[in-house]
Amino acid sequence: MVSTGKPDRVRGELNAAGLRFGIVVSQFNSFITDRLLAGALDALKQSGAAEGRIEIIRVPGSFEIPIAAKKLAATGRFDSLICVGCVLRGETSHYDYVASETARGIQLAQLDAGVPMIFCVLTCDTLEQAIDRAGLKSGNKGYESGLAAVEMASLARKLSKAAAPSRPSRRR
Ligand code: INI
Repeated sequence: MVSTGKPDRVRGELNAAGLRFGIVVSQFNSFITDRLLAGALDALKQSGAAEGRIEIIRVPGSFEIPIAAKKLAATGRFDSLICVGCVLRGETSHYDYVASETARGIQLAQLDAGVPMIFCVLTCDTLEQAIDRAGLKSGNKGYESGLAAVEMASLARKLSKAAAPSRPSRRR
């Protein structure tokens, strides 16, 4: 249990100072994912993340995001990872497999690694819907994901500290 005296107020802060981030970016539909990446970087920098503490890792498609994120988390170098992809519905059922396995893989990876992984994978019926979510009408999901990454990185640190057993002082 997290015991702070105010259990209803435990939450991450939007202050990225000292925190380390990885952004895993799918190159498939890079027209969209580059814009999501730019939004995520804006949010991290506006929250005080140092440029040297942000790593960008590129993978071929969304389906490859989970394995890359899992391996990155295992290095211990990151407080939080942002997973950026864009899956567009085509004429076959391929979309369903890629979209659902990417989501499932990221969830499994973050639970397994204990490192927050933000789901910034657009799953859209049309390119227009994706464009709207990557900087136009519906904002930029990359930016929102950047903020979520900061909040979760901060929260994860707090929760880890709260969970660490305090050492009894050694008195004679
Ligand atoms: N990958 C995407 O990120 N988005 C897509 O829309 C997509 N479609 O439609 O095929 C896609 N496919 C590639 C997939 O992610 C893998 O890279 C590929 O299957 C190799 O494992």
